[in-house]
Amino acid sequence: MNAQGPPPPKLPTVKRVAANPTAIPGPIRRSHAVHHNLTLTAREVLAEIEPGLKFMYMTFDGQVPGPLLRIRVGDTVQLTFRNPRENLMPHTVDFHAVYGPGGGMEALLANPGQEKGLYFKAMYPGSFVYHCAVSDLDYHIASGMYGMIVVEPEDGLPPVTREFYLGQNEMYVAAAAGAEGFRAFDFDAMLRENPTYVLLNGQTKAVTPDGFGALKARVGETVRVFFVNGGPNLTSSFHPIGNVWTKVWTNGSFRTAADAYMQTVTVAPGSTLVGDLALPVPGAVKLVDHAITRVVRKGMMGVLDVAGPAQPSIFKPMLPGI
Ligand SMILES: [Cu+2]
Repeated sequence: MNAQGPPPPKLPTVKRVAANPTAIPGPIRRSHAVHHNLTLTAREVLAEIEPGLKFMYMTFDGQVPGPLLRIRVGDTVQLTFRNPRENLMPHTVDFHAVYGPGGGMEALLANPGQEKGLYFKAMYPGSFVYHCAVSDLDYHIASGMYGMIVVEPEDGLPPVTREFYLGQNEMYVAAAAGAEGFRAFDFDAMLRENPTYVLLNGQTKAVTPDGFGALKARVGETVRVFFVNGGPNLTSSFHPIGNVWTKVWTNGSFRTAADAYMQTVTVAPGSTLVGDLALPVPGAVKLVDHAITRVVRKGMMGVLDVAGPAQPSIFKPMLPGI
């Protein structure tokens, strides 16, 4: 292992690639279909996975996961995909919400400096992953190139107080623990499906008080989590510590009845979960992959900070014997 690693590619350096979990479109309340003009831009950037360790991310719109797109079943979309000249790689998009070859992958394949377009109609409801789909797609997805498109059913989703958006992916980095400087992608580690990191929103501690801030809510509220597992290879066992999925649409399917009071829900790579949490007591709810070594040793954790008065009739620490 080199002390410094290889020289970094010539790309812009940014501090944050972790998506802001609250910067998402609101629920759809209309009862008719509309047309959307949407744009996604491939952004290759350098950023720190953890302090001191720089990595070449590939993203949609500079964030991991890429922007949450939100439409309604029956809506039509004119999607523009841009691959700016400053990038080094070809990119494209495969939308799991789309009927058609490659989910748009062939139509949208763009070299640096190119712009491509796709028209599609949302024929079925659900919450779906989209991801880069060039021939090296595992490399691109593991570098951050995935996101979520929500196709709301005709009658919408049940209302909640707040909504959050999170994405899990593995990262394969040619680095020893504590390494500093730029580090390259580790294809051997990806072949073994043995990632260096398993992360929420692409950077260590991103969705915690030590990173870009915890998710915030208050006692008595109901929150909804839109969760996408980009993979590219590992299944997530998504679990809220100290809580339970009151209602959860597994695999992001809105046509099947939501499950109730589920503790841990498996989310395959290339799939999603939409889950609601009730918040009857204050304190931190940690959102983890219950394949727990990924939490303890590979970084996979987010925090939902629930503020409000103690609720001792539901939960209180007690001294022994009292
Ligand atoms: Cu790509």
